[in-house]
Amino acid sequence: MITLDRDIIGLFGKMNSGKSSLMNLLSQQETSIVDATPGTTTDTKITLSEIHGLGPVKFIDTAGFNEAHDLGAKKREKSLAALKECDLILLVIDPSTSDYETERNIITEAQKFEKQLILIYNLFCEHDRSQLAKVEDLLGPLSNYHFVVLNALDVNDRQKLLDTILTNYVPRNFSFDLLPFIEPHEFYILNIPMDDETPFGRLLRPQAMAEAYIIRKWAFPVAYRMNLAKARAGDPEEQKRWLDFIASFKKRPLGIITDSQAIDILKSWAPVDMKLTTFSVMMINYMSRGRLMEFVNGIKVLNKLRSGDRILIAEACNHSRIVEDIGTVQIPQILKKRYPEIIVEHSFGREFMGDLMLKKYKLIIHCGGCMISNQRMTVRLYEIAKLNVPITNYGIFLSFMQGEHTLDRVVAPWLDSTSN
Ligand SMILES: Nc1nc2c(ncn2[C@@H]2O[C@H](COP(=O)(O)OP(=O)(O)OP(=O)(O)O)[C@@H](O)[C@H]2O)c(=O)[nH]1
Ligand code: SF4
Ligand SMILES: [Mg+2]
Repeated sequence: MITLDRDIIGLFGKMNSGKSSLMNLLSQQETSIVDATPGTTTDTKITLSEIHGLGPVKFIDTAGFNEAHDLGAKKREKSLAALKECDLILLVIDPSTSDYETERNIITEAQKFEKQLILIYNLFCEHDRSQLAKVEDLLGPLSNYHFVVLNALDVNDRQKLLDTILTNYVPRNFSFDLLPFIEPHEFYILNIPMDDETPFGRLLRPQAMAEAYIIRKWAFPVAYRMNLAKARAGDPEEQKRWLDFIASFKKRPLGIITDSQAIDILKSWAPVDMKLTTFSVMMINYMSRGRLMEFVNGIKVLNKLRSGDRILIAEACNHSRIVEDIGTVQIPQILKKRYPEIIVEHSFGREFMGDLMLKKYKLIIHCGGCMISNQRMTVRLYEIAKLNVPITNYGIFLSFMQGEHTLDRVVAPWLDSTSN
């Protein structure tokens, strides 16, 4: 038997908020019992369906989270188990109510399990529209979430709800081309200048991902270890080794993907007929699902910095740091040399600082984000975009520091190709 990999979409909220009515609206059947009695839905109810433009889905209607007593606790447990299973949480809010403890709990659980969440304001009557601002006052900041305002009993609102899901939900099997410019049967150079930070016995995740991708595309990855210290010292032997390597190909490689730290060398060593980009640029384009240009535009802030401006260097993990660590040593040094009057601060780890803290920065320079999920990265970018804080990343920063021409060159492969 073939089982379809379905996106799981769950309806959550207080009793009587209209979850079952929405379930029926979505599934276009009388799947769930709808009644004015609070607690009508006592167990999770599943419907298999198909959303045009998304594919097969499983809808889950749940019992309200806020029923009291023992039975309520059991129902809540069941609803929570369903929440963990979901890819998308639809939080149904009745704006005419005034206590949002339940909704707050659901948001907390959704955040804990890194779930995507869309708010559905279900208007029981048109007058409830005037209550929307109040919900945010009582429930707390909701600006990170997409929302839709509708009437669950109005069949005309079905399309509105589907459009909100289609526009804002990132499907579970969303695949994004890592290196869209790779052509089959062609050679690509991976420049990996190993240093003290390089783990023994394996490549770093972006390097391994690039290699695997190129092989999968029936192309040929060839790794090269550049000795950065010698290259920077102008050692002619090191340059000859590189030139010999390039000349050794019977068929000329079409491109080079390099560690961003070597861009100062490769901006002049990479033959002009070859594409040139960095692992870090590749990762941020991949993790942000193609929003590379936001990071490229962000770097332009550096041309307008003033004394006392703050820049945040953000890393999405807490890896062990060595003396020449890129985020804590190299980038701050470059920044301080070029812009001595600015203040450089750091953020490490999977949790990100709150809006108020982030707002004070003129620019965020982010790592490739390889240790967090695409979904978490998307949320992070969304939060930053809402605050209008420009963002860029390590690869773009290091390329820009070598001149705008170098930045244009490392970005060009993505502009030339049509990513899916
Ligand atoms: N006028 C109006 N009534 C609605 C709307 N949505 C739900 N209702 C009514 O509100 C009552 C509760 O709706 P349900 O869909 O059963 O709510 P629920 O969230 O599933 O409730 P429980 O299963 O008890 O947790 C029913 O009488 C619905 O007809 C709406 O948008 N407009
Ligand atoms: S999450 Fe960021 S800092 Fe951590 S290993 Fe990946 S790119 Fe480096
Ligand atoms: Mg119900």
